[in-house]
Amino acid sequence: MGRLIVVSNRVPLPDKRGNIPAGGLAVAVHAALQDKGGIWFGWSGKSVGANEPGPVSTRENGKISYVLTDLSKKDMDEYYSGFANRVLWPIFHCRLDLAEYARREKDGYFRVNRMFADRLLPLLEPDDTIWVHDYHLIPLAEELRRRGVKNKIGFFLHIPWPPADILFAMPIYDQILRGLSAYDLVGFQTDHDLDNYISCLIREGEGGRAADDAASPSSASLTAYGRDFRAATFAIGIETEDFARLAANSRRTQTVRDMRASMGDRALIIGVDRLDYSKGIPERINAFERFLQDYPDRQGKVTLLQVAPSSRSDVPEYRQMQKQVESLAGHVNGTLGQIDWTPVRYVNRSVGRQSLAGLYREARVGLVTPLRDGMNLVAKEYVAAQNPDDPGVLVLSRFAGAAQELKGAVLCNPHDSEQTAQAIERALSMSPEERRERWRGMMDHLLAHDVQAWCRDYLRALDA
Ligand code: GDG
Repeated sequence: MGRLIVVSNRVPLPDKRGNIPAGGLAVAVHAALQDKGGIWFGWSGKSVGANEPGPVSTRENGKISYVLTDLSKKDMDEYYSGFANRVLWPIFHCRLDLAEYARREKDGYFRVNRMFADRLLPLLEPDDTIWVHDYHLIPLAEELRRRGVKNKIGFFLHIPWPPADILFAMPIYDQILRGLSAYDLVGFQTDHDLDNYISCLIREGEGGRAADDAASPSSASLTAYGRDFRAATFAIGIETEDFARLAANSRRTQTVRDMRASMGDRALIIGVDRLDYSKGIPERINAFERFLQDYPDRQGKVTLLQVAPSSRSDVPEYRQMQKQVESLAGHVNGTLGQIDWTPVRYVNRSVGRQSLAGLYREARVGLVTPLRDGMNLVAKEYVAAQNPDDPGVLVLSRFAGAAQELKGAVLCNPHDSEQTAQAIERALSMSPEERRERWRGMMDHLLAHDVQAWCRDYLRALDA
């Protein structure tokens, strides 16, 4: 069996002692790389300003080579902050209103994908399997094929695939759609995404399920743009057992002790997200305000802790959102708060992983209400972190990929603040028996479908 070549925009490098970064995807993909030997290729995260990027840099760690390329400032602005994060991200999350299409940025996106292909090409051996991750690199397989690469190439999309009417509103959507047909296996988070993707091919008149396809909602043999390939659903998981252990051992961390001391008898509701408009943070704070108004007996007895470290601060929409969230939290605290009670605590910083696990475990309710989300790992982490004897309740947006799997969650529509308020109330008043029963079902599912299984299943399907 050949080596594994993983390509992603950013590469989670090990520290100086060779320890790999904690957290799902990095751990699982590292394990697969360690097993087969191989390369993890991507952007170093560094810009070389107006200069042309120098040669790639390589770092060896056991059987894995990390190969990194810098980008020029122009590449970074156009490919990463521009086309990937101001066109593909909003459109794939159904936010046409936030998409800022410019031809220059589109050119930069394809230029960087060509450069990735040029730099990867000399490193490839004939029996390597290549696994490309996420929306930054959709055209990569097509570029590699143009350079004569015949290897198996797989792609996994971590974010949702949009319905046809949304995708088709994006100029050059056809190049993006065609780009995926150069892969051998295209992986999506949910059956819904796969279905949207196949509908786009059919609507475009460029292909669809092959004649011998088994018509499964989770996998498809496709023929499109003159190529035969497969697409299937692989719901990403977390390191369930490790995360549960981390949470169980977190009681003595300072953050958890401080939190507990400051809460007294109050119930904690927790939200954790990268500060991103897809996560529905303003809508969540509004729904929490609505909850306090609709259920006034709860005032003074419950606190919403929203942890939201900044991300993509170079994109204007993200800076605006930061101000909006601050102002909404301030508004709720100003109008409903009391001298000894702050309804919303907003932390615009990253907290340590163990503290995070501990905070999830302290919280009566995990409030995970994205407007749209490929999967949402926070929902899964919240479940894994609970105390089996006294678990909290997950309130989950029906628009998170995780909602397809986590049947024990109380589902809500994040656009409907009244319904979300009712869901919070339902979660807070749920009996211990019902909480345990709902939690057990979800936990069993997460143990059986952890991130190692996701990685294994994907690579097996690509190899098949
Ligand atoms: C994309 C897709 C898909 C957040 N704040 C802190 C912190 N986090 C960690 C969480 C979680 C991760 O970040 C966020 O993962 P999500 O899945 O929720 O969201 P995205 O970043 O948008 O990821 C998503 C995912 O890819 C995987 O395929 O599920 O749908 O959008 O792990 O815990 N971690 C720490 N401190 C924080 O303050 N330590």
